[in-house]
Amino acid sequence: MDFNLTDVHQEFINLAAGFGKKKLAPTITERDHQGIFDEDLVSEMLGLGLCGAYFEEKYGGAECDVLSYILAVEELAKYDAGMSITLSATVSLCANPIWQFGTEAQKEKYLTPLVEGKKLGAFGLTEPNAGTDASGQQTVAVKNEDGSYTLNGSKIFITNGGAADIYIVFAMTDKSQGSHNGISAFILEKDMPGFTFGKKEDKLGIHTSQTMELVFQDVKVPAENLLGQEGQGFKIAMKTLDGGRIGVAAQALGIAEAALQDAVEYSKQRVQFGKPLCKFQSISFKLADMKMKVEAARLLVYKAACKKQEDQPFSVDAAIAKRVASDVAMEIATEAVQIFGGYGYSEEYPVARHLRDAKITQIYEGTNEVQLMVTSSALLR
Ligand code: COS
Repeated sequence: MDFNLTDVHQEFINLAAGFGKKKLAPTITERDHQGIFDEDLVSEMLGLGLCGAYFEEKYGGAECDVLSYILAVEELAKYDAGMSITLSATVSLCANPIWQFGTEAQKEKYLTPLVEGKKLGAFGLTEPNAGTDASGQQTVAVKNEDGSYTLNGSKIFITNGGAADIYIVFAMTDKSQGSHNGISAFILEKDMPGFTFGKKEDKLGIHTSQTMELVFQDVKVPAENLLGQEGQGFKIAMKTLDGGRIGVAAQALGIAEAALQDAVEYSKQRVQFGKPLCKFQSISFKLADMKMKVEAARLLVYKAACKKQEDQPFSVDAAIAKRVASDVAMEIATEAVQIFGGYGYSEEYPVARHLRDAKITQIYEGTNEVQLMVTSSALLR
């Protein structure tokens, strides 16, 4: 597979990088330290046209490719990992399943504003008792005589929760069909009566993104908001997460690159024993090793994006990319802190943030242990 980037890919990188440098970089320290989810900045980011990278023009998209979108997520993550997941949750976890499983009417009503960057999206699968075991859904949707559904339950750790306009929500519609075939997916709007928001998470990292609990109390969801077929929810969730994992892998790659860049610059400036740190082979070899790992992870992330674009099976590629890139991000951020020494442990420098941000990429959209489950079960099938 050839990853020679085209002019279009470069345009997406430039767009994200320009926004990152001009709008995200000047305030990232303040927003990170104060845990500010900046709605104006989010609207501006959505308005750049990045959300539509691979969707058709008829839905307001740019009709380019998945790699263009992934490159943009990676680039944003270099400047602000929280903002990159805000975008990725909207595109990969909300717009994508509507595009893949929605009716034309659903696409017109919900996909187009997401693609055009006019609405923010979210995805509600995780519950207090349904994390890695996503099939253990306790949120229930009961079908009414008029064909609508009444939803009761809650979701936790939801990226863009409370801020998003459109939510993909999973609920048990028929337990007698078993946990995998009894789950259905729904499209919810923020202002549906009975739909409220609970606890806002106080997280270790990605402070510039908002993570909240969703609460459903007798939420009446019209029949036309069922996404896909009744009972198809688990598979919709799994397929959606396959794509989401490439987004998280791209986010991890961006964090790793930023940590490496910071470490390289610091190693040239910091003088100890009469010479810059980079003149010590123990440091220059460490930096070289970090670079090699970033480049290896990059190939896996781009390969998974290209396979999704080509409509080839990509679950395992996404799992491998997500696990490797997130482990690389964690390792590189840790090494960057080590190179900075005591200053690295201080919040005065960005590497502490990279380390805090990297950790979540090993956990969300399927822990790295889940990626081993996905990969091993395909290997041993
Ligand atoms: N695409 C399409 N279908 C899939 C699929 C995928 N990627 N993965 C599984 N399925 C299907 C299987 O083919 C199977 O279908 P059949 O019953 O028709 O054979 C069904 O779904 C059940 O699959 P499986 O037995 O593998 O499901 P498990 O309950 O064992 O779950 C894991 C497997 C652990 C991999 C899954 O629950 C998972 O990914 N968990 C993590 C969830 C997650 O990422 N949460 C984060 C939330 S968002 S931050």
